Amino acid sequence: EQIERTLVIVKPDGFRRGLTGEVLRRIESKGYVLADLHITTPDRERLARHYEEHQGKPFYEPLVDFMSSGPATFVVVEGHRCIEGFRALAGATDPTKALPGTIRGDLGRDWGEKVQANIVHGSDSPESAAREISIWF
Ligand code: DAT
Ligand code: MG
Repeated sequence: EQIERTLVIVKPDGFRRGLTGEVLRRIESKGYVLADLHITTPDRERLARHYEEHQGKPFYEPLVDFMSSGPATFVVVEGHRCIEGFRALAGATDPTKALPGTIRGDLGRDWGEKVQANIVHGSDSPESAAREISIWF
């Protein structure tokens, strides 16, 4: 079985709240490896490519505004089945519904914004992971 790579982003809300270390700790405690990492304020051009599947949806513009609002930590995570495994660690997209024990369930909430500020991004398939890693690294 091949070792997978996934793209994790500690989004601007997580970065601003000082949760980068907590997210990285959970990834490492699970046993995955941090293969590469950098901090940058995401630009709208690369965000448009990253979120191309969501273009035209009602939350798309708020999502790009939110994601470009400040620094975020971009991480390449490595390990067998880490794409599915990190999605399980992250929890459901809506932080109100995300189960306790998950990153979004333990650390996230609804802030009354149009976009779900849910602390982390994780790629959803091997194809997305390869595409997203090539955008940001
Ligand atoms: P995920 O990040 O769990 O893969 P997604 O790819 O469907 O979820 O959506 C990307 C981001 O867009 C998500 O993390 C938060 C935001 N978002 C998704 N659905 C939303 C909705 N119905 N209302 C507001 N924001 C939403
Ligand atoms: Mg997604």
